[in-house]
Amino acid sequence: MKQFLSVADAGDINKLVKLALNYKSKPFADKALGAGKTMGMIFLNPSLRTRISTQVAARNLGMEVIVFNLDKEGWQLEFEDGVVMNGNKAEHVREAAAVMGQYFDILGIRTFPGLINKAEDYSEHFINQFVKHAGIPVVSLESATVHPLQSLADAVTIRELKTTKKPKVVLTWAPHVKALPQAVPNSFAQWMNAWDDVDFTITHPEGYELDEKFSKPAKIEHDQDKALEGADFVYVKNWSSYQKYGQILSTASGWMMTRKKLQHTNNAKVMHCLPVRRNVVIADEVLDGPESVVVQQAGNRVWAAQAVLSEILKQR
Ligand code: AN0
Ligand code: CP
Repeated sequence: MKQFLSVADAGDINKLVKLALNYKSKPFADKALGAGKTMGMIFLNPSLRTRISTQVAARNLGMEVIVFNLDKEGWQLEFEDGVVMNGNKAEHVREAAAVMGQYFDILGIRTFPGLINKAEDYSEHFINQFVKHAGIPVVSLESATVHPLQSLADAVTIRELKTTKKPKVVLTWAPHVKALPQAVPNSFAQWMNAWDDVDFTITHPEGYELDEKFSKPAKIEHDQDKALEGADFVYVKNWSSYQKYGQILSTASGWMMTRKKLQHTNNAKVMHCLPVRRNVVIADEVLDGPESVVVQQAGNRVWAAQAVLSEILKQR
């Protein structure tokens, strides 16, 4: 593996899932693999799970890790080429990325979309500028349109908990008070569509259609109750509109995940990438009940990251 920016870099999903589960049972099996190597993790946005689980994963492989909150501690970066830098931005990504490429062996980056300019966000301009100029493998810690480390952990969680050969997995939109990226649902859809082991449906109110580049060929069902029928896994997540880009079209509180809604599922396990707003996205009764696997899912972020980092280290 040369980089990890989306499912396209994952290779055989089942193989990667298996590797992650191997690390879960033997965290230090490859303690020597990363000896003498350093991972840099750059954050342009907040993070709890990604920040910590990826550090733990890198350390399990014997790597050193340096975390840099670029948005708060670095110079403000210019990402456009050919501009006269006489404004607020003191440093160009061309130098910043190239310099960090000298310090690290692997570079992780988190950068959220602006949710204003769809074309810019969906071109993945920011992370691609780092890829272009860093000259070392780049790992997405969630970019403008995808969150592949999350999706791999999601697949690991489904693999661990499934009781049938091909479980029914439903991604459902849920309300939220803020405009959130489409990265998590895009990425989850992309991984589930690429994975033969699941039967995948997406449900959301009209107007919340995801970019077909990610959602096709999943089944789309606008009736949430119908979509949930017989589900083995229910993945709850809010996102803002892709069509009316970045907008909140409705707060549709009727879409919040409750125990009542889960009645028609096949005893479904409830997933969410976290952070989750209680009683807005998912009701307390679900998050505190036996159907919720969100904490186990977040725990699996370590093993997903460790599988990815080990594949990159083996390549170098
Ligand atoms: C972010 C999102 O929805 O993309 C990060 C999730 C991992 N969530 C929030 O900003 C609440
Ligand atoms: N799920 C996830 O990526 O969480 P953080 O934003 O806290 O890293």
